[in-house]
Amino acid sequence: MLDFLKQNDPEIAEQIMRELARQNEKIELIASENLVSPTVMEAQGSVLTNKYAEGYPGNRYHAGCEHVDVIESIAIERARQLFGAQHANVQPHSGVNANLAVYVAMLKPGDTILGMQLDMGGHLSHGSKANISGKFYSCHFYGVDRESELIDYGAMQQLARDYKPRMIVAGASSYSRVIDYAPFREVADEIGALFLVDMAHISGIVAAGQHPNPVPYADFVTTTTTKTIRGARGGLILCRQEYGRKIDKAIFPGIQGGPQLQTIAGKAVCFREAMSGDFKSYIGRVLKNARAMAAALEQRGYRIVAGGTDTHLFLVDLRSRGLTGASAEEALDAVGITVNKNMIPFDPEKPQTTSGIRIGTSAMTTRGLDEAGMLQIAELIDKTLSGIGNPAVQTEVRRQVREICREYPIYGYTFKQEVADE
Ligand code: DSN
Repeated sequence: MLDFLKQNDPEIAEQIMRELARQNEKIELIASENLVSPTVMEAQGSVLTNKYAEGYPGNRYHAGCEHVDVIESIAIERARQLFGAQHANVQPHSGVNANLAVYVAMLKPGDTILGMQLDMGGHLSHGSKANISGKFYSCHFYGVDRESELIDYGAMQQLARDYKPRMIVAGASSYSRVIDYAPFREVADEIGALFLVDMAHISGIVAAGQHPNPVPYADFVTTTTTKTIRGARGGLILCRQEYGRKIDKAIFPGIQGGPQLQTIAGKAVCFREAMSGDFKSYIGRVLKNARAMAAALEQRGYRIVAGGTDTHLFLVDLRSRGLTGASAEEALDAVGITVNKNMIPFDPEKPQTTSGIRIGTSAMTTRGLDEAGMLQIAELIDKTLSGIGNPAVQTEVRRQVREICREYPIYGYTFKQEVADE
């Protein structure tokens, strides 16, 4: 493994091997992460990285595109088939670029967007002031109901009537329940708005038919290709045929230059994998595992935001335990359990501190853990958070984390193979 790098750039080789060991030795619960297949990695590490191909299949600004044209056409066709979409653009370098391209294609600077509030589960690229979307457009936000912590669809519709946005955005980074797209479509039609769904977190669940597909409801659907869908790091835009040309022009030459063909090949592989029966079973296990871990933590006295999960992720409210998201993230990282601190709805803490952590089961399910494994992890999380400041507890949990990781190695990697045990 990494023979050329080890020979020619040992500094980088060493850090890649260390990162492999880190991934292998830690319990990965960051909800946006997953482990791609070796097939996806092989496509991404291929000679396609050498090729310029500005434009689209059959209409390029560089010569020699006969093979990459076939690859990009396959990726487009698979994406369309997987999600039942009329048009697909597989070139976005990321999910944020995919969203930006939709805005650039359809809006003028200063136009109004209605998106989900960041601290209630939305995403930076849905209008946050810190993101280009919030700087170029006039953004308003809907959120969740204080009691149920579910999207307040009635309030969202009222905001849409009040502000008359040109575009309504649905989709979230930390919302654990099924999103009902019908009320968005209904109000978008009523006020003449466009409707964008960013399904980045749940696109694998949608592909597996285990979350409603937004494609029939939305004018545009965007996603990253890395999360539950378990593919190459990048973005994807799906839309109705009538918007296809505008979207393509917004990506190139609008906001991007040459497409990354190696990544597009990785996306094509991932779309094929996501069509398989194995992938459907995988997603079924991801969802079961998320429910099992949320329930196990609830039994141990943790409050789960929105009362549980229908997806791969859930939020844990740590206030009753006297902890912040930041302190829990740090304590868990120290024992080898990786999560991220996360705002919970109506969070009294700052974004750097937060009252919650977000937990996702995609990566550990890829490693092969089942519901029993999730109960074990929930117990380790509880032990760690109940034993902050107790080195004996830390040592014992770290030992158990390693034991689990060694039982379920990534990419068949065995310990002590390349990196010495600490
Ligand atoms: N929002 C980041 C996350 O969910 O981790 C990535 O888009």
